[in-house]
Amino acid sequence: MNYHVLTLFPEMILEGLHTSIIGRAIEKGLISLEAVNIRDFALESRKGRVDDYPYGGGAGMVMQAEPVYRACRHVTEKTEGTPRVIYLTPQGNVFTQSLAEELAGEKDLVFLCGHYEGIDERVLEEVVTDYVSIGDYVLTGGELPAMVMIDAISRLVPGVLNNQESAQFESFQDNLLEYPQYSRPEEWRGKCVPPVLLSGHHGNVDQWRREQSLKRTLERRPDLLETADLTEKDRKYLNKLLANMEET
Ligand code: 6GU
Repeated sequence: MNYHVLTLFPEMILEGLHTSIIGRAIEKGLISLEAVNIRDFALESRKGRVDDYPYGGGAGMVMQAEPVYRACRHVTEKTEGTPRVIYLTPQGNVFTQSLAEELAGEKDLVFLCGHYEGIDERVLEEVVTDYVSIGDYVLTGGELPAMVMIDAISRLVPGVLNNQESAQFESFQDNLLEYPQYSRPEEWRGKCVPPVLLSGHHGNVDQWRREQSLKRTLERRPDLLETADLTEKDRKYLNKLLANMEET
């Protein structure tokens, strides 16, 4: 997977993603990360400036079309085929695990990070294939959303996580939240580890964990249950929980 981030703040992207698991994946050559400074593609007449006043008036500045276009072309001239170009904007489709899975199958991904009041609409029409938001709140720029997406996508690239199972069983697999985890000591400040986890009975442990996932999802994110992968046994357990909730 090769990421290309078009940004006015390349150091933010590079510093943020060269640590921990993603940094290790870059060192191992499993993914590559290039941060392209849009400022380097400023118009000759504008001496490194890439923003200008909005036509029609109003507050703030707009990023000009040509520097963004040149920065994008600089990247797409080197890639084979025509990569997807993702514009980070609160007006986009909300990023989900299923979009992360889809994007993890691409060879190259281009992220376009806006700042100020946005980017001239004409270049967006010309280069952008996907408009993506990371949630319903407003940030100052697209860099953090790009980093969020790169993190979520990278952990799905084969070899990035040490332990392939950890990707398999974490939150949002089957669209359920993850069960709670415990480590030593067995008793901490008077609180004990659930006895079933100490029993050594794998069947019971698996059943307990599934039930905890279901209970947690019902309590914290009931909306996810509508699209969750549920067995008949899961549904019975949920109905039991719901009946108990109505009693109390
Ligand atoms: Cl992708 N960009 C900005 N500026 N704000 C956001 C966002 C993106 N997603 C949520 N808020």
